[in-house]
Amino acid sequence: MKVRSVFLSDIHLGTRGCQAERLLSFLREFESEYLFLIGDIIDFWAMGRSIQWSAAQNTVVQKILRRARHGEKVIFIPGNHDEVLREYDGIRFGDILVASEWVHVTADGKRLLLVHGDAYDQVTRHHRWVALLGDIGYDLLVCLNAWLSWLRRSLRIPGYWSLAGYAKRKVKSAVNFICNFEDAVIHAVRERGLDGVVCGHIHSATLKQIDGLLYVNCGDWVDSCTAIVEHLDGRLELIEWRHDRIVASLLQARPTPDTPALELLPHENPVHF
Ligand SMILES: [Mn+2]
Repeated sequence: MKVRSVFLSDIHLGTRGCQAERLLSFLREFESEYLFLIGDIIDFWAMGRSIQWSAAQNTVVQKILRRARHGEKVIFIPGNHDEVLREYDGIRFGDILVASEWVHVTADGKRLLLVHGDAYDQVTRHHRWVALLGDIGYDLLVCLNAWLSWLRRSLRIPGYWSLAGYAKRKVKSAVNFICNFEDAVIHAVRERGLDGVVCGHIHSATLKQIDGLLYVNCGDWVDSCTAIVEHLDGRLELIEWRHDRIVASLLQARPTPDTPALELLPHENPVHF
């Protein structure tokens, strides 16, 4: 399908959670004039600990480079996980332009701010160590929980600590977190007199109006496998790239009756953005 623009964020190449196979089938489906990579494309934070780089992830990089070479305008807007690239604001690497942010004008004249969004996340902005800790903290939390319950038993502390209750409190604070993030981003867009924003970072795909401005979030390719496309007339659409659509596009690509069933990758939720 031919579209005007494709917006992707939070691919997290270099991690085990990255759903590169799914992304490849998505990229096969959508041809575009512009390809915007809106941050956390390569996860340098995770790669500092251990690199999980698959053949499919290599192919993703090759396909993107190929698209750029063939005249597609590819713009890379770094996020917090690939912040090392922020030093190269305005520099072209071959056919790919790196920019810390970008204003894109849609076919129907909407002026959209393209930015990863971590600058509007109070946690990563003011407490970077919390975010870094959060990234490795999940495994630790699981260990700690087991250790704590052992300790409680050993010390014969009565009552029990409810994991469900804890999870519920977490969900509530997550909802608040997303609302605060959206408000902060929209505030910035209004100050600059633009019509809307396309961002990423919080791994929560959305396309909606907030107080007359467009708030669009690309989601991610670790868990939800979502992207935003701009159609030729400027209309934006949120695409959820589901498993059945992959099979359909695989069948199209290789019309043999015995196409093997696609193996689903295990679902891995990122611990933090
Ligand atoms: Mn991020």
